[in-house]
Amino acid sequence: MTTASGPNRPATPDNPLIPGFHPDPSICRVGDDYYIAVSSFEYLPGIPLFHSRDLSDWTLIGHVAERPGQLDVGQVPTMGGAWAPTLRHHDGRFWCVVTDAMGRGSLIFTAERPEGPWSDGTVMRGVDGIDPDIAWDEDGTCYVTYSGLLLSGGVPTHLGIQQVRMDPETGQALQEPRSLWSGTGLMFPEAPHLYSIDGTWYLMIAEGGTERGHSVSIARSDRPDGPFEGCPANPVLSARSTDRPVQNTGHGDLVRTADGCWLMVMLGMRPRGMARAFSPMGRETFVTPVRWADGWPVVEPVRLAEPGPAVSRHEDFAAGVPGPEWVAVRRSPSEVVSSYGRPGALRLRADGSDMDSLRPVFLGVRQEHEEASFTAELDVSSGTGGLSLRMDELHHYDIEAGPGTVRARARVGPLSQSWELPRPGDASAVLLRISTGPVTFPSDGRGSLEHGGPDTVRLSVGTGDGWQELAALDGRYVSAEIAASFTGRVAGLYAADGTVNVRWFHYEGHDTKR
Ligand code: 6LW
Repeated sequence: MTTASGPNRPATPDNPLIPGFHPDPSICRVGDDYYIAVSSFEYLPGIPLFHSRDLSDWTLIGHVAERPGQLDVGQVPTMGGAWAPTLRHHDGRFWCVVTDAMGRGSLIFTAERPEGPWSDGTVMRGVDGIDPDIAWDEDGTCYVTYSGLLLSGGVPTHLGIQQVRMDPETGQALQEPRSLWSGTGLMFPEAPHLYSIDGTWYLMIAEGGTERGHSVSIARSDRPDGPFEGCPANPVLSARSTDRPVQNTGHGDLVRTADGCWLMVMLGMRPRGMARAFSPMGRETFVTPVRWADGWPVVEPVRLAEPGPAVSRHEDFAAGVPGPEWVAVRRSPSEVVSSYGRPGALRLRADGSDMDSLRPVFLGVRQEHEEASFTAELDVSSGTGGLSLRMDELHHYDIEAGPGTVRARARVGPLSQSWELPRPGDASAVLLRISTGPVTFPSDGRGSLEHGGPDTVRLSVGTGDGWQELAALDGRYVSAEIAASFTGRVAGLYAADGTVNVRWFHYEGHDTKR
């Protein structure tokens, strides 16, 4: 039983809590240890899991879905895949319920340890919707509460917030779904979470849609299955129509800290550009303090911390396998990395796909900072490959090198353009770089639409004593709002022909003052 009391206004960790595309966070606490799981969509490994003991420093400790078959994302359309996990600890086990959208459906995973191994995933029968939550009452009855958005069939239908009693060991619903309180009437009631706090049951949901109207609303009851009474102050959190630097705040989850305070984690975006219209990193994880008054949560607006120090990460693949932060598209990294060439090199072997493909030979990491650069040294003596800054197969900027040429390429929806140069020098190794930086306005002060983007993406090749820029592109076309992907930028290495050995990859990033 948790209590809604506790000292008010705890020290709040800095935001973004987990930068880069890490949407739909769910948090749970076991003693002094905190864990967060987030959505991963078409990327594998799927459903990243983070751990912290101080709520400020978070470490990626693994993923729920690391084995073939746990998720079925091999052919999912963009936006499909692992949506909105709920992470809980009950009866000595970790539980993760999630929707493998347009894949296996809604699933229950369990593990003895958060680092895994996690179970294969049990399909929940009788749960037709998304955003499942799992909760137990004091008698051990298990409730799965979810958003009744029906993805199967032609026209999407929404049945509001639904609930069933569930046998969590078999995944069998034990009754027909019942409709619960579904918010204040805003569109898309979803992301339900059920809490027993101080003898009262709370049902917290997202509504308004995950865009700028995103909100969190809450209701309470003396029973886990209602009827629920909505909070008079709903929505208890929203950034809609405000000038806050963190927008789209919603899809929240509550946690009572070890010292009795309360926090809410949620997704948010950091839009940039002249009209603050474009979010290159997509939906990230943020946190805000919560206090209680008259049995209702009072949620602080989400604040953005002052930018921290620049981050520099160098990966020479000497460990023999890419670290857990590396992801591949609709296939696991182990399928993409054919083998290791000379010690400390990563070998990518093309298979006829390229970055326009659903399943490219690509291995990437999330962009986590507002300004970032991605640099790599590749041996392209036996193939063609390079660096890609990807939103999805229809929105990506690439720079690649092959025998004798270097090419920059922009894919924006149905449009594609490329810029080609003879490759400087004739060494087998080539340096390539993609960097994102501020939009430069003309010195004569004449602005134009092209200067309204979130950043400029520069594609360059090393020349031995410097860099030669092949293209400088508007970053809006690789942002969440234009790509309409649920994800955010992922930058990494790919092979388009033959075999490419990657000697090292280097990430630099920093945030900018608002
Ligand atoms: C998630 C749902 C949503 O399941 O998008 O827009 C889905 N809202 O809550 C993927 O993030």
